Amino acid sequence: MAWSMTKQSRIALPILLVLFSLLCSPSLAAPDAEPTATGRISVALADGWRFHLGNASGDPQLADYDDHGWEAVSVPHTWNRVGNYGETRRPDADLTRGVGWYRLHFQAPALKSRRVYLQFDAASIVADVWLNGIKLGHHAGAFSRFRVDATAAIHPGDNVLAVKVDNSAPDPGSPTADVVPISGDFFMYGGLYRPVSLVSVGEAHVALLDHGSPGVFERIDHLDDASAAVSVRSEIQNDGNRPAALTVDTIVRDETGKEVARDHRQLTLGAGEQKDSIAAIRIASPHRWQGEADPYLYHTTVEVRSTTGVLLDRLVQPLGLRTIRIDPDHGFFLNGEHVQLHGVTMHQDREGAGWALSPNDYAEDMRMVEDLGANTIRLSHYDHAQPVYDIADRDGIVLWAELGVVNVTAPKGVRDTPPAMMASAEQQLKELIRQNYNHPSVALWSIGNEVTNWSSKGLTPGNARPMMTALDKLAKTEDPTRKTTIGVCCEPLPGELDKGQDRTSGTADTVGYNLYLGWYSTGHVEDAARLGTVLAGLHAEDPGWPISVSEYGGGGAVTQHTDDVRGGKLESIYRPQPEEAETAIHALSWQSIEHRDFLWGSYVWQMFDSTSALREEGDSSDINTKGLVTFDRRTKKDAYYFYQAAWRTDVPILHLAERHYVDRAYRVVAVQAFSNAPSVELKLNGRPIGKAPCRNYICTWPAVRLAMGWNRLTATTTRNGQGASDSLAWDYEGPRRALHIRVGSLTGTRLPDGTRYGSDDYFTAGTGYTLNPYKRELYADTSGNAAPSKTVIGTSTPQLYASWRAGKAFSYALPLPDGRYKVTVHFFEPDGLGPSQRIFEIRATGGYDGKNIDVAKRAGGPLKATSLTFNARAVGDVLRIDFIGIKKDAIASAIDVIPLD
Ligand code: GCB
Repeated sequence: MAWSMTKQSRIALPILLVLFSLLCSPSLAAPDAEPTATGRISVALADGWRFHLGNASGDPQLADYDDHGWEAVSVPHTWNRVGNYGETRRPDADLTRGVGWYRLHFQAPALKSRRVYLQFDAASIVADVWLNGIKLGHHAGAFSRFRVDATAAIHPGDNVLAVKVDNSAPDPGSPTADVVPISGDFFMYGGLYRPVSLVSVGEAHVALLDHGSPGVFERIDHLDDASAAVSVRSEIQNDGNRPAALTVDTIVRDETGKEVARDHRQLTLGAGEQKDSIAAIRIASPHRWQGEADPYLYHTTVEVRSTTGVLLDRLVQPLGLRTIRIDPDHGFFLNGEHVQLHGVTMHQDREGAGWALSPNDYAEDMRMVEDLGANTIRLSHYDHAQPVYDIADRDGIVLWAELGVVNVTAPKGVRDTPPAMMASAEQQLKELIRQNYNHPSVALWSIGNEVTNWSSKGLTPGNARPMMTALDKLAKTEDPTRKTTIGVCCEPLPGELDKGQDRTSGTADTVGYNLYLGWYSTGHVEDAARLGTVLAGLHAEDPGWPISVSEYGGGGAVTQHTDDVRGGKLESIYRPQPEEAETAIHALSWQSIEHRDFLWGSYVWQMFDSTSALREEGDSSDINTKGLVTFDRRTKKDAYYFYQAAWRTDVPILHLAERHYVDRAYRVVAVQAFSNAPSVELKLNGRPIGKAPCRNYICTWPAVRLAMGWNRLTATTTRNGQGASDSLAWDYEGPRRALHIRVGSLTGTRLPDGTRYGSDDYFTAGTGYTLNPYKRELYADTSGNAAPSKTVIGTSTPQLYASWRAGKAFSYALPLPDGRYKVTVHFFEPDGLGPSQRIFEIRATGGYDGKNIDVAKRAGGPLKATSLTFNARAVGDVLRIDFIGIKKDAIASAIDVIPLD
């Protein structure tokens, strides 16, 4: 052999093997003979890379650069590590944004009459590529595949590939400044985070430099039961320095591999010329791609040969035969059949790996989505990796594919989109569409997300419409067969005041509304129940627009719990974020969505917790907690099982809720199960509790009295003759008969003397308030008020005076065994009122009748702790306390109930 492994060589074995066969081909030995080439050869460049974070000294792009001190890595790779559970950032977190250098030595044989390309499935955010010191290209945009022509630079023997990537923040002057997206609630990981490969083809071949696309585009021209007509346009390129007489065969095979259609063409291309070859494919009795119900896939193979029959290039593309119609009143139709699209949004990251995901990671994520019962995914907020599209094609998941234009259409302080930013968006839109054109799973192209979201960030109001209108037009030019959409967040909802927000709804064929009722709106979960009315209002306002709910949901921490989700105000971008709040928002929202037939789709925000360096929320750092599944994929939250119950129809689903809230604060609890069965039986420590009907997939036992210590709850059901069961264990350590309630709060607390207060529970009416609600806007440059700005004095237990419930009339029905109790109610004046300005009454069963309660007077002023103690009686296992406002609202901050008998 003329070549051998050098000392530095870290070549992937497959390259040797595959390229070896080329080298040994006899025709390669003859200088001007055509290759007996095997078409297209693709070799992964995964192992043996060296990496250096930051600018390297000298000229790392040069072949003889000494990289032996660099870190050994394999690709996919990212240098960033962001997002962890725990309220402080992990010590090994790496949020570095800037330059990273990669170098790889590989061996190549002599390649005669072959073209060689380097393919990057993505490089974030901008990348420059050199081979053997020769600059091959530059690419800007973190999410799209690109290729560079390496033919002139590659040589037999040792080759050195050098890639400089840069994920700098898009500040003015940075190489990423104009590269969309320049904002977003997600971290822009840096690196060669998707695979890199070497692709070799014959001198005439399907074009590889058209925006990273396959160079083959399938368009369904006609589809009915009798036949399908598909035009397949292949871009054929002759890179030889002589004219080439070629044949182009386009072959369609069915799922069994049987050929069902073939088109044969002859094509002559001049030296360096590119031409389209358009195949007219006819398939008799076509089998349609019918989503999850029947994701039937054909495959199209395009073969380019010399007229002497030498195979120069061959590639295979999926072909799904389907029509899509979206109706403003009746929703989504696949092949004329109505399909209720219900699904999730999804980012491309997970704990540890960040964006550098493996094929197994993609497969596992998609499996979880499918197990959930989702039939659609919104690929937020940018183009995702090919395995996701491939699995969606195979399994019948309908995709919303999205361009990464997020939040803003111009840099901070600028109104109109700068031309360079527009060019970046246009380039990436072309890449998105051309690269994914043949995936039957893709139903719509989204041109952006929340580009009117300026008001919360103190940014200059943008002028988003021109950019979005132009992108929409471009999407239709690129692909006249698919509808467009856009995710919209911040326009006034029906009945709301127009604050002059820049509107982008209506710039695309359809619109998706990101609606966080119950979460960002008021911070009270009950508000999620308004979603149905809001949707109906939006539909009535613009009856011609097909509407979807492009995002909805709330955060949930599996280590944070509440006894009643209505007990207090949520912290939408801080802590705590009890898991139960997320579940409740979804249960209420789904009721609003499920039967709104005019919606063409709905998307839970989001399938998995994801990275966001903007956030310190729930029980995590740098994580957006709205996933149905945790960032590490280890824990499915209750909301996941709620949707399983709502969406799965093939198997019985039964899940007992609040599995992660093990250490219970209260003895009498509401038990809930999620099920798609009509009713469910419950047992507690083997004792029957009863059968509960399931309404809206929730089955409730409103008051189950736990035993002291460990409690085993077991639920069973049958559905269509199939059984299901679930069980969990909860621990209740006491007290036996007393109750301690932290009023107005979603979380309980423990005093230094060991007394445990549960979160607010057993109340009717009133509203919970927090003394020091977290103050900060998402995206704001400033940090929030982690330290309390107001403190209540006159107490050694300020945690009992950190929240309150207020209302004209609210009450507590405390589940306590009959008998006499001592009740202490703790208060402070929260609203700065003085003596006589707030007067209320308290009544309790057993005859207590407290009049003229004046907290400011008792305490000696506002923000001072005071309490009131009285005796009361539980009658019929309920001790009832009524609070009645006489002048302003009645208030309370904590309640202690201690048995006297
Ligand atoms: C949105 C955005 C998404 C955020 C999400 C949230 O509306 O489109 O990027 O992550 O809300 O969690 O606030």
